[in-house]
Amino acid sequence: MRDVRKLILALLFVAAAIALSACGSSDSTTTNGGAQAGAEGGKPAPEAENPAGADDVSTIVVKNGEPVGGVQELEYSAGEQIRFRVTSDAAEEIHVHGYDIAKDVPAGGTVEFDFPAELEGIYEAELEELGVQIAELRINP
Ligand SMILES: [Cu+2]
Repeated sequence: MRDVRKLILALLFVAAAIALSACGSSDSTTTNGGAQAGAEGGKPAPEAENPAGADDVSTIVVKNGEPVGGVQELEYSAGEQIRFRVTSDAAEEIHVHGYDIAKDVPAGGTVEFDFPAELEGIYEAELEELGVQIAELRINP
């Protein structure tokens, strides 16, 4: 009897370990999808440990070539970090005008933008291939 309980505990432990590592690796896979200039090594992002941190990062969901819920208005102060994610059901190139930053998102994937708000003003982010605006970035002085 005792051995059986030990075995079950061991199995639970292994299952938990697998679940944790699977979470980390799937996270890094999606991050690697975008051609990120700085992160060539493909290291898993430390943010994986804080799923609740999604609050401060807006996610724009693109379906059928349009942003769900309409064009998203994102507001920042100059000098702040502009952070948002785009999840798309189809492969696309996301282009941030003004800053002229473009990243590819694979079908069913997510791409994350993270750059300093150096330029003040209003800039649009769009699905480059379709020419559809998905977000308006407002950077206040
Ligand atoms: Cu564009």
